[in-house]
Amino acid sequence: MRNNKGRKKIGKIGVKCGLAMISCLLFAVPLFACRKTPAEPNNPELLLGFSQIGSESAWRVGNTTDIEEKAEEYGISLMFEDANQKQENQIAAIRRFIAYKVDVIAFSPIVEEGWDNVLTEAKNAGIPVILVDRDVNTSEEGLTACLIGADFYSEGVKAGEYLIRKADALGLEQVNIVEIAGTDNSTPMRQRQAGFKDAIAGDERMNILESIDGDFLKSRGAECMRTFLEKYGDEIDVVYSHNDEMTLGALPEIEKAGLKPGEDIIVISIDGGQDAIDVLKSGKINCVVECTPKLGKEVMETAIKLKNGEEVDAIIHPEEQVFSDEQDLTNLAPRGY
Ligand code: GZL
Repeated sequence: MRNNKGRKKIGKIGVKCGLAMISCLLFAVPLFACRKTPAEPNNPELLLGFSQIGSESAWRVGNTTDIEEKAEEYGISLMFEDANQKQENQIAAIRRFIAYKVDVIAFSPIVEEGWDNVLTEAKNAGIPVILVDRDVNTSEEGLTACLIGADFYSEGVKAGEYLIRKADALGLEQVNIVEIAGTDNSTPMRQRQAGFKDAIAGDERMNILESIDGDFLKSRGAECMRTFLEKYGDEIDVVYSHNDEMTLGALPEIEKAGLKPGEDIIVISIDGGQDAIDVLKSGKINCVVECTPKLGKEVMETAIKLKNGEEVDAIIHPEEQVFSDEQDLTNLAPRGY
């Protein structure tokens, strides 16, 4: 019996042996990335190869958990590879998925450029690719089937619109902003920066002093904030941080400088994980724009459609909200990441 790629369909045992063989093969290469293949594939009908960026933030860990849970729920066999924040590990993983002839490939590209060759190889192998969370910038169109992820530009706009409301409420005449940016050349970094700048562009009170790359990491967020405080001190009115991890790294640095986050410095963050929401409720963060990591349902439903040769939407954006000190968050449900 052969499936649509001419690959001899093998039974449960066969898939297990196949996975055992691939596991041996995988151990033959340096273990820069962590790989998980299903011990007991629950649906050899659809094998999905997923390359995840790493585990740099609570958001990323929540995204991985959701992908794994939804694959289980939809009975999809998942070959999962963690790239440990390295693009070369993602490219190698995608090549392994192609070699293994998975039915669908999904991945969250750490940066937008550098994917043309491997995505062309996937296309030539007849394997559709789902972009999860972040986008790619390729010279050729049509190398991926769709993008499932947040509207990062809108997140930036929401952050800027909150700041304008906050400046009005406080009667501020001059607003000096420092920006802790996400991973350079990544989709969320580029679009959150653009959306925020566009939202405040018409407001003459707004002045972005400087932007530094914090790579979405807590430790780098602290370093960026230390640099800003040494350079600008209490000139700083606002810190706009592209994710909660970097925000949570920055807060203690503000306090060490004798300033009160949420009062002396307005703090605006993005993601909406439980830790940041708890700090928002304590008053040390003023606004958290939601970026949901729960994309697994859409990924699995899209993979099934692609496997069945059905049309899929080019872009699928989840609904997202804003949490801030303008609201009563007492009864906000647990965030789950
Ligand atoms: C956003 C995602 C970003 C998160 C960060 O969808 O790509 O990457 O905002 C994560 O927390 O590191």
